[in-house]
Parts: sequence; C-alpha cells; structure tokens
Amino acid sequence: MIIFHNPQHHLHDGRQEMFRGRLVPCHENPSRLDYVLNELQRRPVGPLRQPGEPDLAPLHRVHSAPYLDFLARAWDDWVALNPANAELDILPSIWPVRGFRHEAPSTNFTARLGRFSFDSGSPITAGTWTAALAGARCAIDAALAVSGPAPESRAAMALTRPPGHHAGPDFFGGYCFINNAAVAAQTLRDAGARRVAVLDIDYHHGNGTQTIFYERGDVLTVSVHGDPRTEYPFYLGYADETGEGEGRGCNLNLPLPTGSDFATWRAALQQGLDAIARFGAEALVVSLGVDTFEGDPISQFKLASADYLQVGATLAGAGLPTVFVMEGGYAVAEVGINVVNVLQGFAG
Ligand code: Q9C
Ligand code: ZN
Repeated sequence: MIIFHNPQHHLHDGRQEMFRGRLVPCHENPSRLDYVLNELQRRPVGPLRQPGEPDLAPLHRVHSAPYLDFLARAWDDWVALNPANAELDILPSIWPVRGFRHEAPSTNFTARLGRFSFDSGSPITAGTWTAALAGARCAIDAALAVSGPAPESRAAMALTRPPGHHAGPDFFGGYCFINNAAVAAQTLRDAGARRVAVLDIDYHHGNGTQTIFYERGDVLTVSVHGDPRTEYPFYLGYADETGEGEGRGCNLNLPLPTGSDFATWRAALQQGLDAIARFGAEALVVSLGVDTFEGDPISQFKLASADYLQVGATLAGAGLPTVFVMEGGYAVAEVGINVVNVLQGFAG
C-alpha cells in the first residue's frame, strides 16, 4: 500500500459552516488528516509519499473548465471585492433553483458562487484551491501506482482533504471541491483499465461521483449510504437511480435506514461487491469515509472501530487493483484508528 498524502491539506481551513441554522466550527478540519498521519506513524501500512506533478488531464475530464477556473480564482476575486474579505470565509447564500436561469450572464461574485455550489456548509478559504489541487495530484499518482502492465503496487491511497465525493462536474458542496475519486477512476481508465468501479462507503451518498459518471458505461458507481429520505444530501441517492443512456444499469445505490448496524451494512457492501464483479471491473476506487462510525457527530450508522478491519479484508477479497480515496469521518480522535484499520485489514 503506497500512501500519497497531501502536504498542503492544512491550507484548506474553514472557520465555520452553516449547520442547523447557525454558523458552527467546521466539522471538516485539518486535525482529521493529522490524526490519520499520526496513526500511520504508529502502525505503518506502506511507504508515505508526497504527490508529484502528474498530467492533470483526468481532472479536466471530470470537471468543467468554467468550474475549475471559478475555483482557481475565487479567493482573489473575493478579496478584490473588499480587502477586508481576506479575514472572512466565502460561503454561498443563493442558488438558481427551479425556474431560475442557471446560465444567466450575471457576473456578480455571489451569483457565480451560487451557480457553482449546492450548500452553505462548504467554505472556500485562502488555501482551498491549492489544497484541493494537491489532493487531485494525490488521486492521480495513487491511480498511476496501481496501473499499467507492471504496476508498482496492488493498492494505493490518496490521503487528502478536503474530501471529494459530493463535488460534481461543475459544483462544490458537502465539504468537497474536486472529486478525487472521480479523478482516480478517470486516471485508471486513461491508463488502460477498460472498466472501473467506484465503491463509495462514506456515510453520505456520493452524489457528485454518481452525477459525473451517470451517462457513462465504462465506470460503475456504487454507493452504500444513509437513506436520503432522512439523510444529507437528500436530493439524490435513491435506489431507483440506475444510470442513463450508455450508463444505464451502471449506477447502484444501496440506501440504508438511520441506525443501521454492521451486519446490515456489511450485507449491503457485499451486494455492492457482487455488482462490481458482475460488471467485470478491472480496477476499483474506494471512496473511504469513516463517518459510518458509531461515534460520528453528524451521522447515524453503528460501525465500531474493530469492524473496519473486516471492511478492509472484505474489500481485499475483490482481488482488484485498488485506490483508496479519503472522504468523510468527523469523530476526529477516532478517524486515524478507523482509517488505518481499513488499510491494515486490506493488507491482511
Ligand atoms: N444537518 C462528507 O462526509 N452537512 N460530507 C450536514 C446536516 C453536510 C458530509 C448537515 C455533510 C457533508 C464528505
Ligand atoms: Zn460523509
């Protein structure tokens, strides 16, 4: 297991998010990754590397050019509006919902912010773009490490934040800006895997990943998550979303009720892995969120720390070149233990 960690993750450091009607400290904060790195010092599972400067073509295949341009310039545009903005996070507050003109030519910063986002929980800060872009490099390098006729490794991880699976072709939200799992899957395709599966085991539905690949037949997307009838992101993640066009039959949602325990969750995971085997995937991307943990402050499943060892072993059973991509998990003191348990269980 080669781990590509994002040395610039701490540059994304939001002060506050809108949560239950008020601004609260961000759940998605730099300490999360520091806990994982600390646990990896105690229990190494393979070499730790920084990303290099890979070709970013896969990033540009999964996100639109206007969106990436917006993200790259957002902070400078924000501070140009008013120098005092340098002390403030950027949070959207208006969106073009039904009946509004998504492509309206408004150049107003707030209008553009709403056009490229879907919630008010995902602050953009001075270093967000730098951190997110370094994360995409981790995803590409991790995918390349398991690719080709003589791969360097059977498995690799993009250990990064901000997370990615809620980010779509041209929108951010759910603490996510660049969809690292989608970037990894596209990299695997470009490096020769004919069919790739993305298995999303974060507590929340991977709406961004689903949307990016929804009409593609070369990437199967599977997500096990809290039922969107009650759980974020609410507007996507139902079982009847199965793909369209070329992608018909290539999206599998496995929503589970609030409070589901490990036995229930593991049965859904097995269903997902069976679908991946039937699909004939030649490589696997795992969107690894550990917000399925019983102590997670914003989620409602009941996995215990020891269960993650079994999760890793079960994933290894798929027998595929595998790229892990770090997603959610907000019980910060246990995030390191839970993530490293998955990796250790995978390694066997
Ligand atoms: N009242 C990830 O785990 N906020 N994103 C929920 C509920 C958004 C989670 C607020 C949760 C996003 C990557
Ligand atoms: Zn999550």
